[in-house]
Amino acid sequence: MPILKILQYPDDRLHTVAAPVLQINNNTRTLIRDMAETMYAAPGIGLAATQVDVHQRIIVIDVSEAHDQLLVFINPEITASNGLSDYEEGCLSVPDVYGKVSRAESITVKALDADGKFFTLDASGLLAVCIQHEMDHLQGKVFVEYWSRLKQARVIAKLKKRHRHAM
Ligand code: GNR
Ligand code: NI
Repeated sequence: MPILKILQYPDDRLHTVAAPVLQINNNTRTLIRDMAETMYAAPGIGLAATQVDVHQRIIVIDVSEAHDQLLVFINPEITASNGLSDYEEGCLSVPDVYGKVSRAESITVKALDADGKFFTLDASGLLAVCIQHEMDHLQGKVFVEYWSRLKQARVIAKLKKRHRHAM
């Protein structure tokens, strides 16, 4: 199964707002399988379709240590959020950059699973952080965009420099 290419910040396509999934078909299922494989291979704990240049509201997450608890969220919506917490985040689209973002400490999310079945989930801790991080991707927002323009400029400079050295 193919590993998909992950868009790298700053790429304008990361700012695309994803559209709701209207029908879960074989293409959707194949995409979900490829997204999961890409996430595990990276390795990462979450991946939004936006990051692989597919602009549909689909997220995969697995925060388990054994990497055996895949969660799929199609058309996710947060229906409740409580508290605030700062968590050190990273992103597969922004390699080697880590920093704090303030988010809701706990959330309730509703979505469809890979079979199109509706579910709701109460999440806190890392899972809540990850769901909010991935849902931001679906809205075209990357975690570093919570930071000051100066800090974002430094991130871009660092990534450009890395790019030069990689050639
Ligand atoms: O792999 C990932 N780790 C992570 C760590 C802290 C907060 C959020 C994340 S998500 C990230 C994968 C990713 O970029 N998903 O969009
Ligand atoms: Ni990310």
